[in-house]
Amino acid sequence: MSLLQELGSQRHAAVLRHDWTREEVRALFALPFPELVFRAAAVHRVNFDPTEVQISTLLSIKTGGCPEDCAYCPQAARYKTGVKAERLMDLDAVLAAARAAKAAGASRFCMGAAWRSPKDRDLDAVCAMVEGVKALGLETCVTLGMLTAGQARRLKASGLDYYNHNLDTSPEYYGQIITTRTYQDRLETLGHVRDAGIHVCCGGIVGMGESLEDRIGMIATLASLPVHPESVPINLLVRVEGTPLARASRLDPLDFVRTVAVARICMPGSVVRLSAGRDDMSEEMQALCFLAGANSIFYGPRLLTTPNPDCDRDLALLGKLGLRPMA
Ligand code: SAM
Ligand code: DTB
Ligand code: SF4
Repeated sequence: MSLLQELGSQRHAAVLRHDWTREEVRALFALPFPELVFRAAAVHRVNFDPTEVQISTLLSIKTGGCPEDCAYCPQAARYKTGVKAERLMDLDAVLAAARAAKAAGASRFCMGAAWRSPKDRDLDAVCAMVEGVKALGLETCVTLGMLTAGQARRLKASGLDYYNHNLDTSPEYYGQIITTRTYQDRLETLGHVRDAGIHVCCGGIVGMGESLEDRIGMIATLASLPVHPESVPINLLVRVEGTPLARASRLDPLDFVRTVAVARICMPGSVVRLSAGRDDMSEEMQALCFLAGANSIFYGPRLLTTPNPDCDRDLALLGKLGLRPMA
């Protein structure tokens, strides 16, 4: 079937497939850039209003001092990055930040903790935060590391909408990036989250020195999950001084856009997030990502510990592009 014939079949663009082979994903990456972006844009508009962008604000509720060795992460205790370890935030301070995020225009509030996995006592405190944020009329998301099945059920009972847990990269490259937990550990946590009835937010990071084949492997793995993650963050590595990846070579911006486009085509019903790394991206690059099917962003001047564009700058960009917040 020719590209145009395929595009003519709108039904095809809406079909959710869970059997993407690496060969098929490789073929998408190999398409001429305009063809790939055109195809991703077509898939996007069959499944979503392409003028809408979902807006989430992040807050680090427990910063630094993490025992894991993720080579990209400024919060790992073992790297000298200047991030100070802090205790879990108070409920009131978290709710104040959530109120401010809502007033600034976010529809979802995402709370991140630098843990390998939460202790049950910590989970009680996080559940209270989820309840409180939800009561403000915001969607809730947390990312706390590995979970047991019981912990996932407790979070669901507190009203949690999304759990973020990334695969980060391909199964083959993973061992170069993290040694303190396995790919299988991650898949198990994702299974517990799914079984508990929480929406899954799962994606990865590019620009970590991985090969094209690793980006292919990462998308093929995400798209072969039994249910596609409802939210797929595509992060561009934020290179932080002191981490092993501080000197990673910059990914060609067009290869980042290609990754977004392939994620959009392989997971047509998922919200694809133009995630970390926007602070260093040109407006033109971000516009290309939206054209290629990205339809959510982190909003607010800070990700967890690193900078993100200021709200004014983002509102101006969305305005220039004629994009509106998703209800
Ligand atoms: N500690 C928990 C965990 O790792 O599961 C939750 C917080 S962790 C910071 C959440 C995600 O942020 C990581 O899985 C990784 O994908 C992303 N991340 C961390 N540092 C990053 C960086 N420097 N650049 C891009 N993404 C990063
Ligand atoms: C995700 O995929 N990216 C966000 C969120 N999920 C938790 C985190 C990005 C962190 C970037 C580095 C930092 O600010 O510490
Ligand atoms: Fe810890 Fe999460 Fe950072 Fe890994 S990504 S070092 S688990 S905070």
